[in-house]
Amino acid sequence: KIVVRKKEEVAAAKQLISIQDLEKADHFKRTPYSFKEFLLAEDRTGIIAEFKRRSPSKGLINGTADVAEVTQAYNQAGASALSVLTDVDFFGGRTDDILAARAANNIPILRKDFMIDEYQILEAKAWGADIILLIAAILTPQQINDFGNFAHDLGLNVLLEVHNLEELERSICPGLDAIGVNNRNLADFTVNIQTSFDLVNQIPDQFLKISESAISDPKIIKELKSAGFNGFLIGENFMKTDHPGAAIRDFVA
Ligand code: IGP
Repeated sequence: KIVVRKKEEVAAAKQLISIQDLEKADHFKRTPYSFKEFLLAEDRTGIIAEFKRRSPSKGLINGTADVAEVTQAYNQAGASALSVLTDVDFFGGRTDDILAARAANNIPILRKDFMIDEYQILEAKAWGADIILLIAAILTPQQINDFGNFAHDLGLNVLLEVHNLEELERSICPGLDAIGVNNRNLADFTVNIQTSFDLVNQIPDQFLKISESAISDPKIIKELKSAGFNGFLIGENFMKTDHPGAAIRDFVA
């Protein structure tokens, strides 16, 4: 359902802004930040802190938070990267959110969306994002390979999201930088951190390893770290509070 809607959204965007116009954007010329460098930096936490207003599983999470203010607070608290949801219908994103986060921060930004078309990768570059997400559950191995190479040619970093061993094995290809294990099953929204522990040793060591979703406790991060994870994607736990910036400060303290 999301993919059908996403196709309509992309088709409409293409009518409004041509590829040539995306390529003229100032950000198109910048060299994206290295995901790896920031994720492994000693003075950073490995947390990829997410800005999202709503989600299909939780409904409204935070309708009033300001994207520049929150992402800056995430950055100051030691986030290694920022994740910004740009999907409009299901996550309450606005395309300007990446631009606003970019203007306020000098760390990598992940365009968190359901990428199904090269056009969205060009948008990500034009808006000043550094990383794109490819979700194994909705893409063929051929698409993952092609989108990964396309993003790499633009200097962008690529995060592949998987939820089980079958998705991991069929999707792995050279055009990826990081592999994220989503603890949330996108089919029924159930969450289980064990998914990360079960899959970590199956991820080849050349890729950064990320655990995604349902991380609500610094103790879990410690355990995920000892299991071999380099990154921890956290959204709801921060965004559900009145002050997501204060929530991440307490979390890393
Ligand atoms: C963050 P959480 O449970 O901390 O809010 O999860 C992130 O992992 C989640 O938003 C997510 C997501 C996705 C959203 C993971 N994969 C794919 C949209 C699309």
